[in-house]
Amino acid sequence: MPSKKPDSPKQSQLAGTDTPDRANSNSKLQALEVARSDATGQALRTNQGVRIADNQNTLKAGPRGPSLLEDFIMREKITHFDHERIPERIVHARGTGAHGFFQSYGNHAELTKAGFLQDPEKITPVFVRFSTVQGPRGSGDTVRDVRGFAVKFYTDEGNFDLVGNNMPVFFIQDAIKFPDFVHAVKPEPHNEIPTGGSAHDTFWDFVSLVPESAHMVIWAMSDRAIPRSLRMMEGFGVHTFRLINAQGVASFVKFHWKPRQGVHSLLWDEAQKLAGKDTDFQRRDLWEAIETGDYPEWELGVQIVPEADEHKFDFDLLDPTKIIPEELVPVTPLGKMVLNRNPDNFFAEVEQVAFCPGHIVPGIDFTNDPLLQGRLFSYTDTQISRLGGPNFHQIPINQPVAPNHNNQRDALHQHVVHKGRASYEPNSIDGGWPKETPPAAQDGGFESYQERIDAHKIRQRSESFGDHFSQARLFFQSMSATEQQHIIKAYSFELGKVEREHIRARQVNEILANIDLKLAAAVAANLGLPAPKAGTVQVKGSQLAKSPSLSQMNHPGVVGIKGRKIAVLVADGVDGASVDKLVKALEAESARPKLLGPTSAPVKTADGKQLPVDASMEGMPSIMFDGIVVPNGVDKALASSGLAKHFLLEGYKHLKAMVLTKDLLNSLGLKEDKGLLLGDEQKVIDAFVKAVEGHRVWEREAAAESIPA
Ligand code: HDD
Repeated sequence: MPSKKPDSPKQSQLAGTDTPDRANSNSKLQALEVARSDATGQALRTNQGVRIADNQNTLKAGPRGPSLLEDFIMREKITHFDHERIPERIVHARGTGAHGFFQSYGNHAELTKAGFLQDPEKITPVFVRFSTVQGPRGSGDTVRDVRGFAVKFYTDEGNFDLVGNNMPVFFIQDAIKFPDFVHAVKPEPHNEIPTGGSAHDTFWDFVSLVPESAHMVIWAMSDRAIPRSLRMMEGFGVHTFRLINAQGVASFVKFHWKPRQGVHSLLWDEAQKLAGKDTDFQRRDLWEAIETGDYPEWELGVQIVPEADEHKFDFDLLDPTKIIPEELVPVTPLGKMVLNRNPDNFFAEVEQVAFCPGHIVPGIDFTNDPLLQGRLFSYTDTQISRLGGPNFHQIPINQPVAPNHNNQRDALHQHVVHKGRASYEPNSIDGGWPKETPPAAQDGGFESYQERIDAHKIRQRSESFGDHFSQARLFFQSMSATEQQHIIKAYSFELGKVEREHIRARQVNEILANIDLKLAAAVAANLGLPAPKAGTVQVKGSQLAKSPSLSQMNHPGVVGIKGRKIAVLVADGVDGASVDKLVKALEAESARPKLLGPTSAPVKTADGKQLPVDASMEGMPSIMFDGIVVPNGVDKALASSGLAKHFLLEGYKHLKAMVLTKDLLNSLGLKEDKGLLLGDEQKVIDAFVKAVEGHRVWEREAAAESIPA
């Protein structure tokens, strides 16, 4: 019997779109487990449907005899296994994904005729894949790198893919340079080192020779490249796109995703340690947040520039190395995206999802950005080798919810049994179907924006793309003092790994000196190079002295400490009532407290009860938490344990909010501050919650400097 066509994943993913009641989350979890299980009650069979009697032993000549080639059951199983892996993505190989939905805030018909942006009642399913760029599939999550932020909207009018990053600009201006850039950043060809990072000669050789990369590289050296969580990143469509309304009026737009969880980062020391202690840190964080009902949300917004204002800026809207500062054109919110369902199968969904910036729907169109134009070719091309042919749109995760009839036929992995005799158009045999739909205001066929082009065919970069430093300077000068220090340290760390002195010097003298002389001098000092006295080019500077929206300190989020992880350290003798009180107070804020003991075994409370723990302090070190609290009764036990002392001092060093007891504070030799609090009264908890909301106790940075890492 032919197998049943799999259910569209898009319908089922609409289940659970409400924020769940936390009390229900356990039963929901169990229901999910059952839905995910493969307990079908079906017999084990071969791919040809034959029941299998023995799945433990190869067919042999006697119990000790040679194996027989005729064992078709064993050969089929091993052959399939041998081919389980497909080529990983050439870039963005390491990723994770989730299902969710998008809902428009209102009717944006004045801006676009795209149906999913016109009806606030309409729920559009989405699938999102987040990724790093440089590392292979098995590489660490917390490396310093750009994060991919690709969203597939399954709209009624076809799939729309917004294939962006967590940084609003890119390294190069023209797609023809993409293979050069990727070859330079990827592990070096002779020894395949380093995995996951850009701290090596070929990357810095390339970017120091290509000044157009300066703006993106400073973003990559900022804290944006080490996000605390995929839930806490902004997303950007990068290029300027067009939105077109039913009257044919077009506006230029830049797409933005604003996380309700705020924009927060790891510290570099945490990021490096996490890459070893929990390679899957960000994948796990997203998975757990969704499983426990802390559904991450983003607001989709656009910066809108009327066609008539195209040339009003001191940069070119078509240049993908430029932002439109939000102070010049604010972001208009269009709707929200909620991620509320984890994949059922990583390979089938996260690995096989195929994005392409060329997947657009009526009401959205491209611009002539030369990077975007090249991308329109590259993505479909790469899927053909990665997913084994041109029918990858038939893989369930890639199928649109809109019907897709056409006359394309056959090819590798064809799953559709096409009926009818006429696979051409026009035809009279099948009544002329499938037929074209003329463009119309609504529900019409796709019509490209009729941009007038009158030009010579040339290979040339527009002069309006020529300023590579003004916005990099604007970025650096818009950072807080702390963020600037982190950028200086990141350049110094990365260039410190570069073996060739002339590459280090070129980056300092020909790139950093043109961005900001203080930045160049500080990095030069850390590398033992002379400070440059002047830049090498005349930098015209930006329209703005500062763009506060660039500093992530100005994006604290609006969900308080919902979903933040708090360590509660316990040991034998702990005051059970104090633990209860702290845990309840944290849960009231929708934070996720975890009880950590010296080992994974339960501890004994002061009144002799067994208290189970979630993990040991070694299994879940401080770098996995946003805050630490210590209940009463464990001062002595913690102060005499090297493991606990390391946990607490490392948390302090990483500027975490902490609640301690007075005795423990004294024995650790620490001082109270805005985020280091004593006691377990409500006002202490309130101050602790505020400090976690602020993400780090930045005021502590100088005091924490002397604590060993
Ligand atoms: Fe790309 C994957 C984002 C420039 C060619 N890119 C890929 C992914 C993201 C981006 C998020 C992963 C999608 C997924 O999760 O499956 N890429 C960008 C952004 C760019 C950009 C924001 C600049 C603004 N990319 C770019 C250029 C080219 C490519 C200029 C080629 C000319 N990108 C690819 C690719 C990939 C890819 C080779 C690898 C795997 C895939 O497409 O499906 O075709």
